[in-house]
Amino acid sequence: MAIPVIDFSKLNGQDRTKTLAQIAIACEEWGFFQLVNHGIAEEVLERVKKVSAEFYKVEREENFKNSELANLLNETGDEKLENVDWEDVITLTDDSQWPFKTPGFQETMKEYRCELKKLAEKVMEVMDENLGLPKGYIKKAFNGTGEGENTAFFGTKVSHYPPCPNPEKVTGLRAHTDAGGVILLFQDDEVGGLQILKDGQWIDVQPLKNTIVINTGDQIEVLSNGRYKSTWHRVLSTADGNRLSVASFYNPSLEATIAPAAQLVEKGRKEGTYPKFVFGDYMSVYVQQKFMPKEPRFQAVRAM
Ligand SMILES: O=C(O)CCC(=O)C(=O)O
Ligand SMILES: [Fe+2]
Repeated sequence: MAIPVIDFSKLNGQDRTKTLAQIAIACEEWGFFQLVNHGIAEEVLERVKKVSAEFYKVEREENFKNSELANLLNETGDEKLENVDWEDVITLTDDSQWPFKTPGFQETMKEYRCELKKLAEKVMEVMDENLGLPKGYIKKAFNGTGEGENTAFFGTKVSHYPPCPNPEKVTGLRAHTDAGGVILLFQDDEVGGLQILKDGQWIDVQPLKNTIVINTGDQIEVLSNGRYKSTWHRVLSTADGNRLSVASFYNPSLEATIAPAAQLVEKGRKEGTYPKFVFGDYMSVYVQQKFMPKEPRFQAVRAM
C-alpha cells in the first residue's frame, strides 16, 4: 500500500476532472498525497537540498552531536526515550532570524518559499472546488481580515534526522496530526522514515525524487466539517543516513475564526458538527497536546 501519487499538471488539460477526483479521494481517504509535475523547478529543488545539507554541516551538526539528547541516548540503558524527538529543527518565517553562515541559504530558501506558497494556494483552490466551496474560500478563511498581523501564516521548517546510534530507543518525530491548514513537504530523495497511520497500520511515505508531499491539518478537518480528516504521522529514526525534510505550513492567522463551512453543515444538525473557535486558542491547546489525540483539542476549544 502506498500513498497516492498525483500528476498536478493534468489539472490543466483534458484530464482535469479525473485529476480533481484523484485529489478528492486522496483528501478523503488518505489525508496525504504526493504531487509530481507540481511546477516547482527541479533546479530550485536541487539547490534547496544542497544549501540545506551544507547548512546542517556548517551550522548544526556539531551542536546536535553534543546535544543533551545525544548524550542522553548514550548514557541511558535500553529503555525508550518517551518525550523527545531525534530531530534538528529550524523554522523560517517572514519575520524570523534566518541562518546566515551558509552561502546561498537565504536566497534559495526565500525563492523556494515564494514558489511553495503559490503552490499551497493552488492546492487550496482545488480543495475549494472539490468541497463545493467558492474559489478562494479556504485562503480567505485562513487570512482573517487580511490586515496587519491578521493574515495567514506561512512557515517553513527545515529538519534533519541525523543518523541515530540506537533507533529503537527514540523516534525521529513522535506521532501527531498537524495543527494547521495545508502542509507541503519536500522530503529526502533516499532516506525514508515518514509514516502515516492508515486503517490502523503504519505505512511508509515512499521517498520519490523531487515530489512534494501534501497533507491536511486539523483546521482543514474543521473547515470541511470532517470530510478531510487530518492524518496521524510520525518519523522513525534510522541508524544511517541523515534525512532532510523541508515542511511548509500554510496556517490560519492566529486571529482568524475557524468554523465548518456552512455549505458542509446539514441544516439544524448539531451532533457531529465541528466547533467554531479562534485559531490562536486552538494553538494554545495544541502546544500542550500535540502528541495526543485531536478530539479533546476540539472539545477544549468548543467549550471556550
Ligand atoms: O519530517 C517529516 O517528514 C514530517 C515532519 C512533520 O510531520 C511535522 O513537522 O509536522
Ligand atoms: Fe507533521
